[in-house]
Amino acid sequence: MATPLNYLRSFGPAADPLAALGWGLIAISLAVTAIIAVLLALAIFRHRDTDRPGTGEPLPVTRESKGMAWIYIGVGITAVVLFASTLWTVRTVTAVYSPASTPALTVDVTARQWWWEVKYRGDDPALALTTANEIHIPTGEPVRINLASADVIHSFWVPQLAGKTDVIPGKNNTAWLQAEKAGDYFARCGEYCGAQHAHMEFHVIAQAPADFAAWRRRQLAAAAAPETVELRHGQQVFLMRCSVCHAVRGTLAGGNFGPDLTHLASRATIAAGLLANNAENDAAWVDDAQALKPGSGMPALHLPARELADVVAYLRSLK
Ligand code: HEC
Ligand SMILES: [Cu+2]
Repeated sequence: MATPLNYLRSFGPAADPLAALGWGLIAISLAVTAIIAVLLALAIFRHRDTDRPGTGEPLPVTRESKGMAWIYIGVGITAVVLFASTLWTVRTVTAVYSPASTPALTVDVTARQWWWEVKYRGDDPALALTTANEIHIPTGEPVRINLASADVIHSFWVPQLAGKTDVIPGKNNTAWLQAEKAGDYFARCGEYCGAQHAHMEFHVIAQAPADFAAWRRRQLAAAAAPETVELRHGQQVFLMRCSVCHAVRGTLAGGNFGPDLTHLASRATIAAGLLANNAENDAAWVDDAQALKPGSGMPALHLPARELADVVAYLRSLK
């Protein structure tokens, strides 16, 4: 179960100071609101004689000059509180700017309208792999994220692991993540980027280092070869209709306009969190992606029934 978008609960050193700051600023705001409310109530209900004693005539409204002192005091207190909050914010931002130790792992993330391409480089090209919308990381160590945009401004946001980092075309921003606890951390684009901005989610899956290594080993393997007539037909359809945009490592499909599908079936969702990854949703998506995510880079393909069934069976075999 993925965690909700809640930056007030943090699970690592890049996020802990931000959560503390969040709680602190909420506490200050509540205290200020409460104090003002009490003072206002006192002022409203303070007893004041409205009649000139004995005469029954109304008292004239007067302004005491010593009342000015309260304005100076109020402005003074506000200035001190705001200045302290600013200082705390700046210190927090500086504290989370870079990790305590140099990250051993770097992941290149490219934001696109409207999904996330995720590349693991490795020292050796044979260790490089590409996936989408799921970033697996080992727990207990910082991971550097190199951010690039293929089109417009996006923002990389994993609320429980780090603050937001804007992803700006032509500029290489970096972020870092560190999860102390294994888990599925829900994340999304944090900057309005067009019609399907709401469907630009991703997941950071933090795993114990051994589990992460096992995941990486499975992802490095080429795609499973089709073993039945249906799967072979499905692969043919894929090479004809899909390979211009999608790659499946180990086949001739090498397109890079859409997500790498080599291990599609290992992912929990498709289309950046839009749908759960299962046979029914995969078929609906391949049949008419435009009906499900209008404007997306994936065209409506309306394949004949046999081709659709076999290509979906092929996708399901890409474990
Ligand atoms: C013109 C390029 C193009 C073609 C052709 C194309 N796709 Fe796509 N596909 C995309 C893009 C772009 C996305 C990402 C859409 C998004 O999430 O907004 C995508 C997403 C997908 C996804 C979801 C992947 C994920 O990890 O979220 C699947 C599955 C998929 N396509 C299957 C297919 C199949 C099967 C075919 C052929 C029958 C096909 N596509 C043809 C561009 C294309
Ligand atoms: Cu975006």
